Amino acid sequence: MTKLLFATNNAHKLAEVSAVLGDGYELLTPRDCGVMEEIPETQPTLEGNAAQKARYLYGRTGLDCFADDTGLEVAALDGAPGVRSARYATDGHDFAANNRLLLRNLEGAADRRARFRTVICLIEGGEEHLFEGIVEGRIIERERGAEGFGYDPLFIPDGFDRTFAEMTAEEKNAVSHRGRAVRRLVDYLHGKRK
Ligand code: ITT
Repeated sequence: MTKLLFATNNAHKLAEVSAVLGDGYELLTPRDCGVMEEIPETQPTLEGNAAQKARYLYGRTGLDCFADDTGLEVAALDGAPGVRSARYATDGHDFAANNRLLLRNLEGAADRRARFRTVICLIEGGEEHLFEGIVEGRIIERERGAEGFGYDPLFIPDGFDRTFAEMTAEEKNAVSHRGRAVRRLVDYLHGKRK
């Protein structure tokens, strides 16, 4: 089994990524490696934040590792909340407050198109590799569903009539931003082993 260190403290993300990686990989968290402090995430782009988190963890452990950063980009809001998705309404990760603010800012909007974008930065042998995953969809007018996390109860991916929060973890992973980015990471890792 290959061990991979994932720079996240978000248990939902960990479960999603571990399901896509499958049985051949064991995911380690920063805490498993003695990194207990908050990993800095202060860059103005998803790419910058993913790299910042991965570099920080690599610096602290010297182990190959990866980080993801994800944003919800809403067309009618010029791409907001984007890189500020976790701290849209408050400084903390308050999912309910973020969702309320998003609905308020989209009140009466006819154009409700949005997309999730994930960027993964892998550091392997000191070299950096970026992988991206995008899913297009729309924001509905009230929350539906109890699965997933974050903005999932408000987001319906194109081609579906259910929100991510009304899907099983497998259904979400099959089409989601993170699922797509992780499959690109896996393709890269497998390609290297051939
Ligand atoms: P780590 O930095 O510890 O990995 P985080 O929660 O801060 O966890 P991100 O910065 O990548 O993760 O994500 C920013 C926010 O975007 C997150 O707090 C959620 O509100 C939202 N988000 C990310 N992925 C999501 C998903 O798959 N579904 C719904 N919302 C998501």
